[in-house]
Amino acid sequence: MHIQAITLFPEMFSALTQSGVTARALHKDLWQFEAINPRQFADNALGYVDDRPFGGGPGMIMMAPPLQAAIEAAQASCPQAQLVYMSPQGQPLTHNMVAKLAEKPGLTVVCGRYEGIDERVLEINDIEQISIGDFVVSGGELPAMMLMDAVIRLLPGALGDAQSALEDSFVNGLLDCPHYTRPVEFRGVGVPDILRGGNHGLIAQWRLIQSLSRTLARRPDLLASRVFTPEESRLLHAIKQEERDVP
Ligand code: 9WO
Repeated sequence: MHIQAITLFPEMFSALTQSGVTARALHKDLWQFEAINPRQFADNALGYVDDRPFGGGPGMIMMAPPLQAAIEAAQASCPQAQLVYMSPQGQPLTHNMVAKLAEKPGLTVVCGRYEGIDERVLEINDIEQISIGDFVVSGGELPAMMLMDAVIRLLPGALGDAQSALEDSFVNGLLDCPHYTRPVEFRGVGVPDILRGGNHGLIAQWRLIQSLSRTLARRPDLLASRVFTPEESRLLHAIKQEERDVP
């Protein structure tokens, strides 16, 4: 997959290209990275890419001409790529959206700085806007890297087989269950006996119960839009019943 970032800070992306699963996937040639800096396309001698907002107010706005030139350079090198802009005004990112993006041949992520970009760039290029949460950070680069990381780890071959199976966790629309490793006792706190008993049927059921009750307690919105297997319905009913008995 060809991944491009349109950014005033290309060096930030070394977090993805130099560490962990994403760096290994790059070395395996599962993805290629290209940063395009709008500053290269500034048509003034000083190389500025921002200007004051029409209508007044604090801060600066990324100007349309250098940003548009950067987008066109990106599209020339990867015409089939999906174009997105990281913004708190975008659609909230979900696993489903990540999985769809992972199937595309390319992804071009526009990263804003200052107080945002000239709206006409979004309009002219019909850019999909994506949010990673209801908060503001100082630029689109970190949100872009979160999107890219989520996409890259889904590329076939990026994770080992064992890890890929674990991926089922969020794919199945529930929160993950608790995890434990050695030592058996830590600061006086033990590990649930079931996990050490070797009965894999019971272990799977314990994990499902944990996932269901956590999701019910912390993210009931996830349960509202989910279809349940008969076993899940039965367990969820029992969990709710127990809540009423032991309030
Ligand atoms: C900065 C600012 C300063 C004073 C008054 C209002 C202000 N708004 C902003 C602002 O929204 N800046 C953004 C910084 C401009 C676009 C890129 N930036 C950004 C993207 N911050 N947070 C995101 C983001 C992207 C996706 N999901 C969550 C947050």
